[in-house]
Amino acid sequence: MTLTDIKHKKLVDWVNEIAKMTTPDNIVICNGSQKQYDELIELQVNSGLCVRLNEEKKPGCVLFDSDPSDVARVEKRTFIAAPTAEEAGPTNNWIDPAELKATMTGLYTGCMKGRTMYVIPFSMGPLGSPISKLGVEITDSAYVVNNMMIMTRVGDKVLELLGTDGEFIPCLHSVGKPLQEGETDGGKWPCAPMDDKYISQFPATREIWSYGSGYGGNALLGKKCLALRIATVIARDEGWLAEHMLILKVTSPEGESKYVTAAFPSACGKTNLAMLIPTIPGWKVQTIGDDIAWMKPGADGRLYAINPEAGFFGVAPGTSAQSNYNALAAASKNTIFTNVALTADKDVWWEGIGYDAPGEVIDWNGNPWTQNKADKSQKPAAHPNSRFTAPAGQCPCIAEEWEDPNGVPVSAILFGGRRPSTIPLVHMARNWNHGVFLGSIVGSEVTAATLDVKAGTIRRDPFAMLPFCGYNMGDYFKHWIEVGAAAPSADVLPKIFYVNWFRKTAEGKWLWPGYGDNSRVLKWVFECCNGTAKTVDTPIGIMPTVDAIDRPEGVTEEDMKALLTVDVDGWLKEVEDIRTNHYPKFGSHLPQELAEMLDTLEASLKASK
Ligand code: OXD
Ligand code: MN
Repeated sequence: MTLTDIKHKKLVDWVNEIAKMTTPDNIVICNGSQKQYDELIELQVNSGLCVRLNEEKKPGCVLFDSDPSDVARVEKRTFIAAPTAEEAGPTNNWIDPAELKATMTGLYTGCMKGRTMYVIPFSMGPLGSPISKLGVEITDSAYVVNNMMIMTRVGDKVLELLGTDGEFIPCLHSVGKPLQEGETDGGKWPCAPMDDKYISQFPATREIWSYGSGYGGNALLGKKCLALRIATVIARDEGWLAEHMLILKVTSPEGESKYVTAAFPSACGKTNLAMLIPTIPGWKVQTIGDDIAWMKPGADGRLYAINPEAGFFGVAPGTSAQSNYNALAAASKNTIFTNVALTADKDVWWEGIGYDAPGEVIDWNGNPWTQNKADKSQKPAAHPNSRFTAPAGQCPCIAEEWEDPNGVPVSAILFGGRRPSTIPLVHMARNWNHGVFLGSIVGSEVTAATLDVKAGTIRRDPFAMLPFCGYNMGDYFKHWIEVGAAAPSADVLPKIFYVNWFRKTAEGKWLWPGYGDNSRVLKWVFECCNGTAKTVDTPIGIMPTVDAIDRPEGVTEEDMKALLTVDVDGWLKEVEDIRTNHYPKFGSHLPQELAEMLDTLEASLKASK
């Protein structure tokens, strides 16, 4: 198919306008076929941008190494160009949209010279679902095309759905590295210097402009840019929720199933929870999605969730047969690896894969690397934010309804983060607004998923949406309250929980094993939804009694008490931090309901002393 075959005038005009600005050598329309996927991989293998992996061990897989300066989302170069700074709010970088467009037009002018422009029609969500949204990404990166083909539904079917005048979200992307006459990438990952990188969202016009990075969420524009930053704005206007949440299905030994969504900041194990193998006999967990949930009220007032994505863009390090067998299986074929190490027999290896590096490997910078466990300062062979892009349908525990266009009804929503102290293993909100309060105070120890925040510190990450909310976060809290208020009755709303798998003793020992044992907490959540859980009312919310959750091996009754006691002094410090450092940021946009919730929490904590 060529541009002249497309019957959608607005789309054709937009492509022509961008081509005039960026001057690519040619234009290719992506039809989503396996043939096109294979041809693009072949092109990149031949030009030295990626290597094919061992066909017996990893059939259909390739490995890319990115530029060392282009390895993660760059929050300081991510902009919400709302009409005013107040609309973008205190947690986003704002630039006046006209100014930003002028700067970026300068960068885009001639930026695709020597390259092919790819036009990717894609659907976020099952094709034709009433909850799905259509987008079109223009990019000059074949790597992006291959990744988008895994992460979204791409091609002719989307053009059919668009028809002659269907709505789509225009997403413009360039790696920002024009080629001179006769110049090639020479096998080197193309990108622009940091200060020229822009990941820009224009919420008022629902446009995305990205320049200078070829990596992950900066470049696969359907993911964080569309399905979160732009979708939050659409969801606010249309009365639904676009969230940084996994979706899982949990089934009891009696065969009853419930759907649970969960929001944790980046690198807190959402993919692991979504795919966990329960350690409690008879229970089953299956996956609907591992990163993003769109939840819309159905005719019965319940929230129905879809996973807008079609693949997993998972962090490789730490993924092992023990931590996430299902993710490894999903990424065992037809997968794109980025920035992991390459073994001599052309397989992949990374830190935490579950076995030692097999002899000399090639690290993510392309250098020979031999594991030396005695050398604590040895640089890792795989970048800490290295990734696998794997088709969701290949996951052994994918739920059969993962592509149901109507979505799945959500019974419980979990919030959580990495909190070595204070926050107990689990507690349940008293009601929807209390749950919104819990979402608004989420905080987590920072790890490696972003370039520009120091690892090891705790940052508040409300709803795990800090880098992903496309408008004023205070108004977003209000929107959550309104979604609850719009429900026909409180009973149809999901129950909301706050979990913490990451508690440590004063000596730094983990109190909870996590992984498959998190199913024990899911069981309590399940029982809370059915009204059969053993609970106790506390100053912070509703908690399990110490014997309510079956103890995993190695967890003593003392540990369990530590995991489930309210640390009153710790929580009072938490209240103080929220009151002085967190809530004031939102000024008059902070909903009154949340300010009152904080007062009530403080009063109940003090009364319990
Ligand atoms: C991700 C992230 O890549 O949240 O999913 O950073
Ligand atoms: Mn994420």
